[in-house]
Amino acid sequence: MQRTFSIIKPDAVRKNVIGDILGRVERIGLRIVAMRKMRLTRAEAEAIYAVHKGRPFFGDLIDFMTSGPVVVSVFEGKNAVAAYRELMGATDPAKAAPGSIRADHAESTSRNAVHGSDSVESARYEMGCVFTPEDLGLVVPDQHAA
Ligand code: 3AN
Repeated sequence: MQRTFSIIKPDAVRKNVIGDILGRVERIGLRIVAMRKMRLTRAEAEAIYAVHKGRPFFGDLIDFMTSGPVVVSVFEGKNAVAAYRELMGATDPAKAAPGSIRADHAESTSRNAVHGSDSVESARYEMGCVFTPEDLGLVVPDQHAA
């Protein structure tokens, strides 16, 4: 079992395809273990994309990721990281495999509908930027707490 972190980006939320994307995820056998529709703050977006800091597109990427609501989620299943990357398709929609999320919904390399972690380590780091240990089922809330 593996977990990966996903963002349905502002362009896809605007296109009204949240359900379509989550349906594809469920149909390949991944389970949604945590999910929230939210507007990312600049600090959250910069943390999630920290590895790209200094790249020429970083500023535009943060502007775009904070331009409207997104859906952040954690998917779990066998080989979840690679399975979701395959479902997403290549970063550039022109190179994305037919039938992939990006082939069907991405407009460009920067407005490309979805984010998915590229490793288990990245996934663990990225999900921690927006979910609490409790959200992730890593801490069982005390039922008897006042
Ligand atoms: P992926 O999202 O497929 O893992 P990364 O990790 O290389 O791709 O890039 C992260 C995000 O940065 C992409 N989803 C895209 O929004 C943006 N990005 C990457 N490369 C470019 C580029 N050459 N021009 C504009 N935006 C880019």
